[in-house]
Amino acid sequence: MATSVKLNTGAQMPIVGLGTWNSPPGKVTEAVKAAISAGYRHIDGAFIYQNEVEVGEGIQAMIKDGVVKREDLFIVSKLWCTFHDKAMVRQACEKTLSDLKLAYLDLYLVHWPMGFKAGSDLFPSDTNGQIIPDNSDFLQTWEGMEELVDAGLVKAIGISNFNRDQIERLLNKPGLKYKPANNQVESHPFLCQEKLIDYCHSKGISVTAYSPLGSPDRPWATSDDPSLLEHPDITAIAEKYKKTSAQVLIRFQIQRNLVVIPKSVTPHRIQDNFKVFDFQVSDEDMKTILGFNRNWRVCPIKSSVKHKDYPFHAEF
Ligand code: NAP
Ligand code: SBI
Repeated sequence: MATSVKLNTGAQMPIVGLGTWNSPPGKVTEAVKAAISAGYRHIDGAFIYQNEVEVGEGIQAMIKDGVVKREDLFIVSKLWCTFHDKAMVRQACEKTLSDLKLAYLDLYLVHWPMGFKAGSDLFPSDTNGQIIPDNSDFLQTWEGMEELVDAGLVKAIGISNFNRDQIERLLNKPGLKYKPANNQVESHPFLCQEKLIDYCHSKGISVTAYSPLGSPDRPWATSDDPSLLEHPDITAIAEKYKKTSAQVLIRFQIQRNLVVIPKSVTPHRIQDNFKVFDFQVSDEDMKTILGFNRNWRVCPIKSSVKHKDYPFHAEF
């Protein structure tokens, strides 16, 4: 089983990465170190997670100790929605690079297709709790992203949470210089995303599956929500393979040729989540798991439903 996915830039992207959303600053440095010690070479971060300084400390410690070299790692970050103005893209990327203490990123993603009003409030909202948009268009934001490649600040650029029509619009942009290398979207057995993934792959765009375990620590979780990790259909399959539910959920994505980025700050879970290269989910069980799809989203970002570029009104 391949341990990386080839991007349309020619670079290899390690197929399992460590997620860092909701990883507290006081724990994420050790989590990154534990991950690299366990064999991870890909770390998924973002400015909005507000822990990039501490993620960077973990990376730097492992480089300083000689465990890895910078070129062995694949570091991802994301442009937040309040920096969509083309003129702000470079300073946003430079802030992330300076927080991480890195000279370049391996992949920088437009976090959402939606631009938010610029300013110190990262979720600018009106009195109804709806996000206040800016006047940007993601086609101009993309030109700012392309400039980062030319300036050597990032090796590859991509998108996140873009739907099919939005990707098509980007691919058809007059004068497009670089195609997106990756689309990072939510995917797990309750939101398999078969159509969107097939579309991306048909265009040479790799896909990363976020919230692969169903994001049990998402701040808006309620007790009525389904739990993937504890669902009897998943635990039954895991028992059959003598693996944990988490390992089956991660392996499910790898076998679909998706990059997958489980988050944990718990060292033994970080280690277990990487032990996914020594078993194979049968074709029949893959079909069974795909059959669990129920279009249930962990990250519907409901505060943005009125935004002109809200991505989840479309079927996919
Ligand atoms: P997730 O990876 O699906 O789930 C993380 C949760 O699962 C944490 O509560 C973690 O707990 C727990 N967990 C991890 N391994 C486990 C195991 N083996 N057994 C039991 N529980 C386990 O959720 P996520 O953080 O939403 O998604 C992963 C990453 O995707 C994020 O961290 C972020 O990097 C990225 N993401 C991107 C976007 C986007 O818009 N592009 C949106 C969401 C997520 P502990 O940490 O306490 O161990
Ligand atoms: C945050 F830091 C705060 C809110 C929030 O909601 C949507 C999901 C998201 C995101 O945009 N990217 C994530 O990884 N989580 C998030 C992050």
